[in-house]
Amino acid sequence: MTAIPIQQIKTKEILDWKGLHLLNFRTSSCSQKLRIYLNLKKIDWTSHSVNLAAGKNYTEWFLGINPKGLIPVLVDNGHVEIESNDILMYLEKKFPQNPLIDELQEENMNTLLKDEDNLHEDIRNIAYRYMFGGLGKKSSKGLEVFKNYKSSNSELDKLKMKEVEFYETYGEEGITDKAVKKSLVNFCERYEKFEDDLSNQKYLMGDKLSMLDLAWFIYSYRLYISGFPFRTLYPKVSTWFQDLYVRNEFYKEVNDPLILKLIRQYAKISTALRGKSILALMPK
Ligand SMILES: N[C@@H](CCC(=O)N[C@@H](CS)C(=O)NCC(=O)O)C(=O)O
Repeated sequence: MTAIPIQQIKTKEILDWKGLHLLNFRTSSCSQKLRIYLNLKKIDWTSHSVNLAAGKNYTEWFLGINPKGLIPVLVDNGHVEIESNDILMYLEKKFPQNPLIDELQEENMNTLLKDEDNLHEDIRNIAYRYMFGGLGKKSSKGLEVFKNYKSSNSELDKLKMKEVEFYETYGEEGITDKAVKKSLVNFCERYEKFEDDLSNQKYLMGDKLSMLDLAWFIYSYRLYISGFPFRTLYPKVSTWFQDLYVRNEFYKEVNDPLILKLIRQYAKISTALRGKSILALMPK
């Protein structure tokens, strides 16, 4: 679990919040994953929007909670947890009814969620290229504040440099074809395995819906709207995805605002015209 010790929280006011609070943003994939979980489990919670598009994650207020500048963050009566998969595990222990993790599979689930988390930069590459069309670059002022912020947790300060590097590179060269190709190779490798698994079972870890389905639904959604050829290459994964997509608990969380839908149409058309669609960059 990645709990932040109370004494390291500089934005003290959140420690007085009563009940379950989630700092999140409508279009953030990790936030969507958690909101789907909360919908499925029918848990009451309070939302605090951290507008990533407006750089609100680089304010002193937010960095005083998570120095890594990332959402989601869960605040539960003074307990502060970061890392979406750790938050899922934390919530699952607190709300064991209608389990989304089989006790016998906990270790395996941890490994598979770790693997999913390791692909976060890959889904970012896809999203910034095909969903946001090169938009979403950070202001140099915002990045400076973020880079220079010193928390009382040197480990988190070190980890945040990975974020800084990603956004500095994105600002300079966007997402390169090489990065997209590498990410697609990583995704194909995982989907090949899922396609196999889904010939004998309904969901990714068996015949019951689990947290792994939630985690991969979010990635699959981003890939799907970016033109990843699920139907032709991974038909079983495609059916698995569509079955989840039509459920209201899932659909309402990923249904993007109109402006984002327009941006991604533009991004898809302009990349296709330049011969750089997902189909064109798929591994041969
Ligand atoms: N491993 C982290 C990744 C969190 C993450 O990267 N969050 C994104 C949103 S999905 C974020 O806050 N990005 C900051 C930004 O876009 O500036 C988790 O699973 O919680």
